[in-house]
Amino acid sequence: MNLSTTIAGVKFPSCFMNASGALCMTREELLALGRSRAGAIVTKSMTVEPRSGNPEPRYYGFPGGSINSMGLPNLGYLAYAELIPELKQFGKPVIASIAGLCEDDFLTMARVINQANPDLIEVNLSCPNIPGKPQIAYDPVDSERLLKRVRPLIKVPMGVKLPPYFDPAHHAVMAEVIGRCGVDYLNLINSVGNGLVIDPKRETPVIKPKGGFGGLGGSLIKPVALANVRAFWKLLAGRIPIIGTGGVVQGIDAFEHVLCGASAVQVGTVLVEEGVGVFERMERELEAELSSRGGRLVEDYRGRLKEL
Ligand code: RRO
Repeated sequence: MNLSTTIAGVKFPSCFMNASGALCMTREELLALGRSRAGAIVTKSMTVEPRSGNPEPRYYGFPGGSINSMGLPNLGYLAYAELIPELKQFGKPVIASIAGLCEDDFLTMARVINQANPDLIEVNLSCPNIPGKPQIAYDPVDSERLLKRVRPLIKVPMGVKLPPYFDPAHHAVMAEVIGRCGVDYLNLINSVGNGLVIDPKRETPVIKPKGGFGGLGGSLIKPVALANVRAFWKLLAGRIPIIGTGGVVQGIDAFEHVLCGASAVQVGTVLVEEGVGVFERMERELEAELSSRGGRLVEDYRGRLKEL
């Protein structure tokens, strides 16, 4: 069966790929993604300067999902710019994720990363874990200004990674911003920011940064992710392709994202837990799901949720 997909004119051999942040910071991790069945190689969100990130423990997995406050550990954009040509040799798309600590950082990175020619560039407006820095995409005015400044510097397709929104009015405002800024695809959603998981036995949070507050991922966020995929798919009338991220643990979860409007899905928490073998499992599971329904392509089901 063919699980390939196309996003903003770029062909992906499989609709499954890593979520930015999951096993994609070092050269070795990125090469392992290249060798795996992942349909793309997505980099860790990069900053201008290399960063070691927040103090540990900063990631915790539990049965329903995960919480993280990594704090943008990464090699710095110049290192990723150098790695991109090597990553492209795997013959699948390379998505470079950029996350500035201020607006000008996005422009600095966009210029240089664009020169390195990844297949797509993803502008991360939704990191929840930098102490004192709010998620940019929760401010539509800041988001629009930033996107309009960065857009002309990016010649490859430009995506935007958004945080979850919890009110239809916020979906509507951001969909209008996205529609005005030349965005080629959306990635929905980043982790659900500033949750708190505690260990009652020790009477402590499970992670150290920010008093234990961190971004939630995994199964428990799937309904939030699906709602955001669906809301933006409908508001943008299917004109802007969507990568669905959040709660993709089994093939059926990917199928649900597709029904809501996703063209591809990303795997975060369960990739960290299972390693790169997860892609083969997910492919098998989604193939079984599609063939049991008589469809052959992701395309056959995209956006086709039957509302009651
Ligand atoms: O590095 C992180 O703490 C992080 C980032 Br940049 C992000 O976009 N989402 C997330 O859950 N963690």
